[in-house]
Amino acid sequence: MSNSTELGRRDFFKNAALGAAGLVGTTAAAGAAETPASTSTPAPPSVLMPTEAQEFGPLGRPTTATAQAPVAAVQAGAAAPTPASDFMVDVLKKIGFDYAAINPGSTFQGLHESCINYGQNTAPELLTCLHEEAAAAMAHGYAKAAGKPMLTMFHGTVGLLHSSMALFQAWADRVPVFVIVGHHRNPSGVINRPHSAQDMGSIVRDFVKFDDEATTLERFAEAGMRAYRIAMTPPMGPVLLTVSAELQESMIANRTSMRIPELVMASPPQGETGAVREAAKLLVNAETPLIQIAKMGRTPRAWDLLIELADTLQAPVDVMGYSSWQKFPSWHPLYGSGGRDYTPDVTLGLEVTDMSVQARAARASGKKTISISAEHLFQHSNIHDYGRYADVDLAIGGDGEATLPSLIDEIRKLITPDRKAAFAARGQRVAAAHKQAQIAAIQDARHGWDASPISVPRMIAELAEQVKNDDWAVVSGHQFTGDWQRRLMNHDKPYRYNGDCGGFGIGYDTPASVGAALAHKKAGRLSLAVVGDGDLNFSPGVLWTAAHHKIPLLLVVHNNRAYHAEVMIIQRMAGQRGRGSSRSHIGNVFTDPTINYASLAKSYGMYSEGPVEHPRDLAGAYQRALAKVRAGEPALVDVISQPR
Ligand SMILES: Cc1ncc(C[n+]2csc(CCOP(=O)(O)OP(=O)(O)O)c2C)c(N)n1
Ligand SMILES: [Mg+2]
Repeated sequence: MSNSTELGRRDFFKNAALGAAGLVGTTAAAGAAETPASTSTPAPPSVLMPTEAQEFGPLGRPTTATAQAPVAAVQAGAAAPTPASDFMVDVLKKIGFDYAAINPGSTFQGLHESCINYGQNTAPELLTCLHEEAAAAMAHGYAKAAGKPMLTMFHGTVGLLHSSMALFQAWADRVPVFVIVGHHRNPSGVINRPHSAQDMGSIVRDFVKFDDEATTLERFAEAGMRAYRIAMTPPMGPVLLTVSAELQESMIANRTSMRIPELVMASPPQGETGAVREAAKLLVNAETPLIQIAKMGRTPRAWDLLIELADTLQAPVDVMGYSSWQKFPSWHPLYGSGGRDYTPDVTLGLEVTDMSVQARAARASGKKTISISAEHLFQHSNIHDYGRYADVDLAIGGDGEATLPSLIDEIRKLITPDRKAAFAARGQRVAAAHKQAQIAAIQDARHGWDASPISVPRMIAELAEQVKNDDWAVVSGHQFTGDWQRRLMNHDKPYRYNGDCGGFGIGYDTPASVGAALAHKKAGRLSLAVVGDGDLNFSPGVLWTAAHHKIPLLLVVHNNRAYHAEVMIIQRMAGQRGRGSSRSHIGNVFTDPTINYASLAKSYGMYSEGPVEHPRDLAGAYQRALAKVRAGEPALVDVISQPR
């Protein structure tokens, strides 16, 4: 049965190809090619599924407008017509995409076919993804590690809906992801009707920065350039182009006459000079300034600038827990918030979305707050991730990274010898607090060192030991690992850490790590991820994508056999209500049966180790898995761990 199905499908494609050849020539010729189909009507291939049979008419030729409509541009006597989606691929190549993460669908079959045959599956190279959420999350992780967006292409309605969760996360993280979604302008088939929409963009409009539907090829080229520029201009974010199947599958008579505009990027918005000077004055005169950074560090340059700012002021730099992008070196003496008794009199927030708590506290005690952020230029959304209104003393609408050079200049101009001496004393105090925090972290890490299940710091410390001579990058977030990666591993390069998910949605870490690892592959870096078992279960299929595309990545599963964050939440709730915590596991743990992630990885074709239950076995498991990763493939180590 399956053989005959295959045969039927092959016949169908052969017929479809012949039908396409018949379209070559003039509009009239294309019309003529229709005629035999209606006069001679052999039986349709019986092996097609009923729904597909309804979709395709006699001779296996599409009955929808899709393949028949689009020949208006073809002129008699013109050069051989070429598919419009080939032109679209030229546009995508000119934009400069290296990869396109896709889950296939007939609404973008034109583009899909052009990418692999006309575009030779390079720039963009298609990445086969088993779920659209994983594809978009891969693009999210990739963009932060590569510094440029990945293209994604999704099927109309269904694919876009599946991707929407990850697009929301990219939006909340202010990260560019470029989405193309297909649909039919005039759907007539039973399948393509629900995959089409009057306004496709409206499905995700609330959490993409820009969306457009190009109705002509010229507009497609312009919309592509525009969307890319908008995605990359701070505040950055995902963008969406809807492209009808009709437009993709239309034929163009004379490709050479069609122009593709240049990609011209916009320089990021910079803080206004007078306001920056005012900020510099406040910072120089402060006794205990604090620099807080969140969605900061679009490029590695921000790393150097932040070090320069901190060193110039001798002020502590607080990286604020769950934030994103490249950060500040975690073992720098000014890393941290200055110690317990360091109360900031001026707090500078750089790309900090919500400074309401700091602003309120400062106003109550005569202190000052400054916010420099492209967030002040941010667009609307139904989603309240901007938090509460912050009545800071100085709000500067400009990109943090782009504003730093002028801020540092202004600070330098104002520094007197007296202030310099005060700064030096402050720097020593902050450095001493940092040293203390480091010692405390090492002491804390010793608790339960030999415990089984394995303690989280031991899981990280053993990993740190194994990669100490590698050029490594942590590509997962820190949300559920108590920040042990940053405390026990020297984050001394901008790419050492790729940030958290942005929208606190589970299911980001695993696919985003695969995307970031792809970016690091080019640079020859060793990618490391520590992901929750809960997170992995949202998109396990991405393990196959990593194995198939040979993306080197060590994936450590922090397997506490639970949504432990939620266990704690229910424990607290039950405690508040005086009902005890003995039933808090219900709805929150996955122990009966337990899940074997090493077997799961093997089934997807990935090397794996584990489950590792005893700390003594960890080093060997890491070594064997890392040998695979260093040789260019992904590997998973399933670590049975303490909850936190
Ligand atoms: C999509 C989504 N669903 C549910 C939640 C609520 N939630 C927050 S943390 C968490 C558990 C995460 O589990 P895991 O990744 O295993 O980390 P753990 O807390 O066990 O260390 C859940 C379900 C969420 N944030 N996102
Ligand atoms: Mg868990």
